Amino acid sequence: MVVATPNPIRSEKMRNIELPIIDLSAERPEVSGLIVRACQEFGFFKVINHGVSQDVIARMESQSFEFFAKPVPEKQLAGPANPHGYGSKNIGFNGDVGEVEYLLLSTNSASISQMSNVISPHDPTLFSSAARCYVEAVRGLACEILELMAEGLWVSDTSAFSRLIRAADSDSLLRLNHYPPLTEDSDTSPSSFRRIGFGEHTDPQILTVLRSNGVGGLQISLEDGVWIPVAPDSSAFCVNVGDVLQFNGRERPKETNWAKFALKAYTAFVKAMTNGRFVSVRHRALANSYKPRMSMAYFGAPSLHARIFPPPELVTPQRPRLYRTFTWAEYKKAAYSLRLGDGRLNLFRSR
Ligand code: GA4
Repeated sequence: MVVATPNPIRSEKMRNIELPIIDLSAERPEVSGLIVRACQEFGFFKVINHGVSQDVIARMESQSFEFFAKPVPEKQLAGPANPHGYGSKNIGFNGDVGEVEYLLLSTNSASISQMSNVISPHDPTLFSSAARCYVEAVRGLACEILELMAEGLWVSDTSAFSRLIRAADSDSLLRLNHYPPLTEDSDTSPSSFRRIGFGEHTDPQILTVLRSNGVGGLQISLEDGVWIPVAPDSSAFCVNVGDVLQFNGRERPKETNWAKFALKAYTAFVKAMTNGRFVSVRHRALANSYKPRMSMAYFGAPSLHARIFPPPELVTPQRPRLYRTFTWAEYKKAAYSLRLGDGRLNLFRSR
């Protein structure tokens, strides 16, 4: 049976939101319809019965905790994250900071092996095999979801999206984020509970598959300035639409009546590969827990030279092309030249 929360939109501010839940073991046509709806209305959803083995997840998580527990000078041997490696507090190259330390890895197998030598010099194979298995599993999951999306959008070439991240030279990333806990002497004023781990942004890639350790912190913004905490769930993956699959949430219609807003979503959103059908939603992570938060994010991206344009079914006289064709390299360059929270797809509009 497909499980979808009856009315996942809540108007109360700062109440945990239950994202649409997609049961991947359910019947295909029904699942693809629900995924499309979730991508149009929320840009975010949870998947359960995802088929990724608990052992694969546990090995990746324990290797990550082991790395972050090391003394700082040892961790720094794996840095800086330019473009891949260990980073602390600095995010990107333009002055963004947050209460987070992380490992940013290319999902390419040779690159994982190379990085593992500096991440875990005493036993690199433990880390590299955990990371390789994890990447393979989440890439498979991402491809399955992208194929369901194509089916749900009536795109005849159902591999149109998944093919991009399956490519041998895909520019996909694995990001392991460790949000250090508040300590006893932490500032406990209300503002400390808004301690920013990772500031607001949209993900530039196609699709993100995120798993966290059951400690809250993720928030999404369906409406400018309103942040909704997502309830933590270590047994599920949280999936979100990236810019390439759609567009940046800033250009949404200003609409405060959330039910009306959701109804309008089918027609009103401006969206690259889905020509505006899906929404890439702004999100952020707070580091406001007394427990350490570990999130593991797979960012499914095309290869650098891949050309981004919508499948023919998604372009009609009523829905002309919203964005010009661009390569992932061009888009990535634009994203990395801006600040974390800046919108980017507007630079690629066709008119
Ligand atoms: C957001 C999504 C991924 O974490 C990431 C981030 C990247 C980085 O941390 O180096 C970026 C950010 C992310 C978007 C805009 C640019 C690039 C920091 C930044 C200011 C790895 C990615 O691909 O884009």
